[in-house]
Amino acid sequence: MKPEVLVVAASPSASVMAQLEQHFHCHHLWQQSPEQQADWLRGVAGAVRAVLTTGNLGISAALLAQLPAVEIVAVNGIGTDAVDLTATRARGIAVTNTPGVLTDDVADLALTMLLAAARRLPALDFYVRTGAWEAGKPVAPARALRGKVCGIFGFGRIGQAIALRAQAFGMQVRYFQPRAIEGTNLPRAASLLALAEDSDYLVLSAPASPATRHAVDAAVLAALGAQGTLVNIARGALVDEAALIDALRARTLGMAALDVFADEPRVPAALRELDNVVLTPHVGSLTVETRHAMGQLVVDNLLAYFSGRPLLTPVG
Ligand code: 8YV
Repeated sequence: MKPEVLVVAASPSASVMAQLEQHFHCHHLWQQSPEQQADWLRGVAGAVRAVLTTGNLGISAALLAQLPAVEIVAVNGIGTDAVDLTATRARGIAVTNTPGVLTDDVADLALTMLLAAARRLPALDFYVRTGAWEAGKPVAPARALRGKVCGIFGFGRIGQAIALRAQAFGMQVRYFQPRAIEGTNLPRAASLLALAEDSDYLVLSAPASPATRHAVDAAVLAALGAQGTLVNIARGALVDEAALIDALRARTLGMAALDVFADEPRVPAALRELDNVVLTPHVGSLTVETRHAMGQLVVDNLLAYFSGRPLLTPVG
């Protein structure tokens, strides 16, 4: 009998979806309409031994409580902040994620957003599309990147990959995270506030946790300042979004480039109306290659688990 898997969200990789069907008895929650989900789930929950979910969706404590036979939660993403790890540990449920395979793409998006904000790409695109160029309207010059300070909050794999890219653009890089990183000669700031004070661009690549929730508050935004830009490719929870909107409105913060938000997919209208923001819909790892590699790692973790082999990427 194939192990029963609750698939919370599909992978865009056809090969990954085919392998899931081949090896497991899949129950696709994502195929159910929101109105149907509760009834449908009651019918399958008892037999579910594995859950496949995403980094941003995770699994709620309520859903976990509905699955008495679940043994493993495989996260198709790196972030495990949306998984109730206290509950999984208490029940002896294994958890896996997909570190490593998405590092380059997420770092690429961070620099894409930083550059888009620095060179005001959305405004320039709008300028050409709306005929403002032909109409002879003026375009103000942007600010060069070379020599500017890129502060990185969270200096794990992704933070370090962002640092390499920022250095390639001639930026000076420094970072902050509680634990110093060995093997880097980049300066570590004394605090997030000190990092923001020194930075022209503050890039967030830290995991969401109770310790980092709203770490970027009104004081950090004020320290980044009117010429500063916030780039968030990590988690919306790191930022006090109301304080961010206030700072952007008052222009006490120059710009924000945001791929992640506090309550996805809902983006506050106040943020959408501002012209000093660049917005993308949580797409850091959304490339064909990376989503395939992530999905393959999920499948490989599930296969390892159900054949009694060690997990490839367990979450400690
Ligand atoms: C995706 C992410 O949103 O890796 C993460 O933690 O947030 C993203 O890569 C998602 O997990 C894709 O399945």
